[in-house]
Amino acid sequence: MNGQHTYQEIMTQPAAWEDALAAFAEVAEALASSWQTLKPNQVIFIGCGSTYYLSLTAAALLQQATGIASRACAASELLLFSETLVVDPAKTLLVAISRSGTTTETLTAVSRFQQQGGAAVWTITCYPDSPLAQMADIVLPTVAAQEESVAQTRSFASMLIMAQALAAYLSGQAWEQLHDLVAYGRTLINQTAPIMQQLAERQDLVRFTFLGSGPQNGIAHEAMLKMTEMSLTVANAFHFLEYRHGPMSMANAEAAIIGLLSPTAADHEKQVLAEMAANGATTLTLSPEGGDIALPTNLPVWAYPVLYLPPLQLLGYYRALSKGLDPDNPRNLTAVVTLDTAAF
Ligand code: F1P
Repeated sequence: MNGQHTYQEIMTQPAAWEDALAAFAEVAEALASSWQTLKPNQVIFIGCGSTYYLSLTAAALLQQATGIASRACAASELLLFSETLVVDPAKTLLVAISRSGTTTETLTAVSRFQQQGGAAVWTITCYPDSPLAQMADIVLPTVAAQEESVAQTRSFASMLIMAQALAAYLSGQAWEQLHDLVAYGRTLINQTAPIMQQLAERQDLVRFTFLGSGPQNGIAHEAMLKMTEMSLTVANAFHFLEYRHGPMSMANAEAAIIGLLSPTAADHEKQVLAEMAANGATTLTLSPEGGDIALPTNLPVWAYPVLYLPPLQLLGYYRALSKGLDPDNPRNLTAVVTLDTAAF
């Protein structure tokens, strides 16, 4: 049957979240000590594909929590245009996120940053023995999240909850509260699977748009990539209010618009979706405010991002099956992109 690995990896991911949090506890003291010593005035998160989108969310969370200037970029951008990103390498912390720890652009970007006198490199990876881990000063490992599938699911969510713990911990907040998400995740998966399967199987919908703002924007882009990689369906992602500035020309009866409502701007975000529904689009919300998919209420803002993922991963999975595709083996893709380092 198509997609057996992907299905298992999506369904079992809360256990991997728990493992990631246990691993975080092991490195927390080293992180705090390094953070106090470095006192960085800039933090840059890098990754490729899914892990670039993860970096978008991780950077937003860290700056929101600590007040330290944080940004995300694709590893290739740091490699080829570092002067547009790094202000003072000696006061910059680089956090490289990579499931495999072997992606050429990420390895080469880290090496270049270190050659430029970068202050320190931390990495979040599923492979603590990988070349990237060996280059890093501190490794945040998510070993239980290793997966067979090419498209990241369990690995992405586990590396993300590690980044959420990092933001909460470095800002002195009760990061252990993230353990509560394991039970929430199991409930969400069971409750939302039939809803997402029904939406995925609607052949009248030919385009999927994911809207997310603030820390949720990275998750919206990851949902877009899951839909693209797994099901070869036209998908895109935007900040919520940006959708009005042109892309909404595509909002009609053929469009599904999935809104990742935030805990803090939901009124503005709901208004966008109401306007698109009036144009004939099918909308669906994931929200702490009781949307079509209700997330838990009253969690701190840094706890939410990982909870949006399981339904969105299931949407891409079921869409692939509805088209007779195998999400375990997406067309043209490999689990890792390896390039000739001499080219850089
Ligand atoms: C990065 C990546 C994935 C993508 C595909 C190819 O891998 O681009 O994001 O989905 O699997 O590799 P990694 O650096 O996170 O291992």
